[in-house]
Amino acid sequence: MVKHTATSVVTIERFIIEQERNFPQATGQLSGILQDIALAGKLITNKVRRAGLVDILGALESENVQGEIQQKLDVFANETIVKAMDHGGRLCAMASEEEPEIIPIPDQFKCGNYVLCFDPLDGSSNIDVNVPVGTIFSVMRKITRGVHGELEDVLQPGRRQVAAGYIIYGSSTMMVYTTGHGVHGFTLDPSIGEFLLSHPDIKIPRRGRYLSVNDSYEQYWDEPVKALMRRYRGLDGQQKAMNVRYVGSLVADFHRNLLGGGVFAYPANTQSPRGKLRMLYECNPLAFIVQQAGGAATDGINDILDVIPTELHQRSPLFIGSADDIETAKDMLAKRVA
Ligand code: P6P
Repeated sequence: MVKHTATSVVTIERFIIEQERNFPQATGQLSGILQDIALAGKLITNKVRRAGLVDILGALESENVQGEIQQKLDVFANETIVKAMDHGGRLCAMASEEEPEIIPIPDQFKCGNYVLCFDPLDGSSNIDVNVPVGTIFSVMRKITRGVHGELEDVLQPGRRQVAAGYIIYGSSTMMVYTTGHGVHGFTLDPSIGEFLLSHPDIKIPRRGRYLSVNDSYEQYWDEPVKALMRRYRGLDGQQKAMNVRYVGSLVADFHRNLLGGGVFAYPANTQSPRGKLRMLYECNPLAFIVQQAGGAATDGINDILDVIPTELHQRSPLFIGSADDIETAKDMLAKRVA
């Protein structure tokens, strides 16, 4: 395995190819998927960065371009990913947060052996206030026998993922992904339009500094969850208080905790009995990443990666982050089923 440090200038394309060389049986399909996602990320970042200029640019641009610029950015991001991915011959189907059913590969294109699940622009409501948003993706192998992908191919437990990652459109644009051999971060250099290796082999601290939770729902949580949040806040004297950091954008909150250590929690509550976040293209990919970085993710009872999904847009409670902090969550939440 080639070991890179952040001091050497390594593009994401070079890193992906060098990683592929460690697997002689690799066909290059997965490498191609990752490279196409990186391209989609560059196209989306270009639009997201201009979001604040819509009215100004709209006044200057022709009607149709103005219409395009004003198109909802999450719809734009969804279309950008579908168009970047549907003709490469590596996928047999896709599933998007923006589409009610799975997205087939058009008949004029060859089908491949993988499926892609993605949230094209999670947290997009934050764009107007310049809070970072993100694209989240998950890749699994096809398990059905036909040429075209089916619902069964995407309803696989997270442990079956072969790749997962996100692109965060923040103070800089970063692509962070894993293929099961560590977690690696690449920062977009807009002057050359390349993602460069900036965070090789990311590891999440075993115990964290940050707690990310929307405690306006506290009145709707059950007692074990309330007790867990008191524990994280140091109110029961069992541990040092964690700093609460919550921007309301999953990728931004997750990314900060991945690098600095901590827990992101979106518990079930009486308003959202199965939680809010989506299993296939939010919980599973982030759970794979955090596991590869030395952390953990649970729905409060099971490891997220072991849950067998039954619906395309299934929601799940989510507690994800530093291993020891998630162990605390498992201990305290297990009591509810004992
Ligand atoms: P709440 C954004 O809408 C989102 O899906 C995630 O990005 C974010 O973590 C969560 O919802 C915030 O939800 O209920 O705290 O506003």
